[in-house]
Amino acid sequence: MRGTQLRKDERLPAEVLERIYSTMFRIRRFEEFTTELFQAGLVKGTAHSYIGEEAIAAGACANLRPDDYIGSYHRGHGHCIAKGADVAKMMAELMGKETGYCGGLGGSMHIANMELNILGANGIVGAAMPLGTGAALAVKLRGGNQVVISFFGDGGANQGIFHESLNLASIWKLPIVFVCENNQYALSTSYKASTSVANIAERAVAYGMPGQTIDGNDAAEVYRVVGEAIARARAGQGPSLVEALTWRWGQHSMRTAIRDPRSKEDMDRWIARDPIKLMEARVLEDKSLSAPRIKSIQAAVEAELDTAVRFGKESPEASLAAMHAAVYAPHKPHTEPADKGTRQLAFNEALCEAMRQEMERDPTVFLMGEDVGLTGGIFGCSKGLFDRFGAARVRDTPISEATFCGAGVGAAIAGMRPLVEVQIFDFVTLMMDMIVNQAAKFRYMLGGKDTVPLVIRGPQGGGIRMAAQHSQSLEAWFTHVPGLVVIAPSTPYDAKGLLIAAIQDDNPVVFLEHKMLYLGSTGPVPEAHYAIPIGKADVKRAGTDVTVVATQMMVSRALAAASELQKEGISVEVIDPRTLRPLDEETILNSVRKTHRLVIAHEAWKRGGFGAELAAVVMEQAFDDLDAPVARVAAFDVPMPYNDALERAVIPSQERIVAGIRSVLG
Ligand SMILES: Cc1ncc(C[n+]2csc(CCOP(=O)(O)OP(=O)(O)O)c2C)c(N)n1
Ligand SMILES: [Mg+2]
Repeated sequence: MRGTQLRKDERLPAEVLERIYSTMFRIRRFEEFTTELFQAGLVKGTAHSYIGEEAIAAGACANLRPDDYIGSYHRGHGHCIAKGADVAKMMAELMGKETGYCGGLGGSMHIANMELNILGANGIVGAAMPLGTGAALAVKLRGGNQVVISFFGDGGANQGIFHESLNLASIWKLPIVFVCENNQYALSTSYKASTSVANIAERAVAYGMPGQTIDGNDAAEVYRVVGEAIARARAGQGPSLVEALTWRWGQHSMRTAIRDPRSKEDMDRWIARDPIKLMEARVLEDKSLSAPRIKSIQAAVEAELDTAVRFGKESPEASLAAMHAAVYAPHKPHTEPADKGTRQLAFNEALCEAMRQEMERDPTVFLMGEDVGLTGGIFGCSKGLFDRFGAARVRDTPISEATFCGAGVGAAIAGMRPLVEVQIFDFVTLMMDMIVNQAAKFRYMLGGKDTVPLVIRGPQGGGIRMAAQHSQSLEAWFTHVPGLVVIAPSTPYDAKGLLIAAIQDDNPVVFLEHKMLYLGSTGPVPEAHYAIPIGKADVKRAGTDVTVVATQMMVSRALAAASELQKEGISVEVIDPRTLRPLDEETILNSVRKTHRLVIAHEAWKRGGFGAELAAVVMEQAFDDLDAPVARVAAFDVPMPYNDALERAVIPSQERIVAGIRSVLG
């Protein structure tokens, strides 16, 4: 079965054919130079040659405007060149130089450039599809008419995110064209052996969009068919899938040296269909280009590449200072309000108010997630936002965590400030690639120029008998990753001010809300818009004998423990770091230098937990100030049990915090 057939057009103008030919030739020579440089040890790591597939990038991108977007994959040089990238900056990047597109931090597999709206090559198979979907969503939200091409291989078409992205793009009618470069192998795996349909384009039917399989070695056909899909997308008619059949001439990558499973007959047959030779024959035959014109195009490309290689070789190496500076965009300076006022709000109401005020202030802020719309979220965090801002900015998503999170990353890169709600934080496992490999690394891999202003928020923690898959506290996974900000508030006041700061921050923020706080916690919250600085702890209670650093639900328990011990004359200082990464080490160390004793209380597991990191920081920097070993009060090392009494036993109680404090008093 086929999707709607796309229309075929007439002969192409000579000017278009010349542009396509010159791009194809530039890509071919770029890859030949790159192979030589790799063999000479100047291009490191690996690089994936696009030789044999040039017609697809050149033909498809010849339809694009400079302000359109492309997303690419590991075999990405051709796409960048076809989108107008400067081959000198590409060569410098491949050589790891400071002058490269990504300052030498990205390399061949991660070249991206937001000045050209190149969302990046990507080292994770399939990952560019959700990112491209997100960029298309950004275009749609802004009411623009740019389009996105998302390139991927036949291997990428078997990723779950392929299916989720096509579905999401289709239901939201996004301006994106999915171009599958079917070179018939994913490393050593034949697509015939790994794909459930004869043609990948047939899958379009399942997602209600046109799909067509074309000859990917015929640049004119690629130009026409992708052009038609682009016109559809630009006219607001939604996405298409184009499958371009092709063949890579070389090994999987320049580093790969495996037995090639492809037959000699197939190899010979496809190499005989060299896309550049096919194009030359066509333009000479129909007299679109003369032989001397072809020669002069080739000479110009040759000179351009000679200059590019020289530029790369002569450029300085990437520097350590630039590398360190690339990880985080600077946080904005904020000042907390002097007075919290008297109005009482619940924790979820405070979060909702933060989102409402930011959405009112900044039209680029929008919320998406499961059931966040009309229902206002299963914990009521987005109550009223749908009525106030409408379905475009308060978007119910399908149950496609990886892809709506990835679309959040793509939309953030493309200039929006998305809020992505994780319905229950345990489901973040399905989003991990998008958070850890994409959001956290994008700015860095681009050399520290660009920003990913994204908030991923939702409830974690136990206490309501939801058992092992709906109750975890997972902050340590995220505090481990450079590039992420991790925030975990414990009061409605902190929740509002920190969520506003998170939305305004230019880094991806993992914003952890405890579901017991939604249900139980009310407190004073100013009506006015305010933001709490990221990376600033709060001393919730001053004391002199013991420091307790507590997070989320443990803060109120630590405060209750402190009140209990006060009766015995023991003075406990309770600090809530509020931001777990970056951590306000100074406030914690100053407290330990005063009390000489530290207890850490969190609901997450002890083993490999955030407390282990904090204990190490204190040991490294204030060992001589400690009068007792650091004590950790944490969940038992078991998945959360369903049984009521067992769950209560697993999560640290006030009594266990009291016992922890007594243990360091000796
Ligand atoms: C998620 C993921 N799995 C595996 C790999 C390792 N890997 C890199 S490229 C590749 C084959 C991809 O094939 P395809 O998508 O058809 O692209 P092609 O290399 O053929 O252009 C594999 C298995 C990876 N980078 N990412
Ligand atoms: Mg392939």
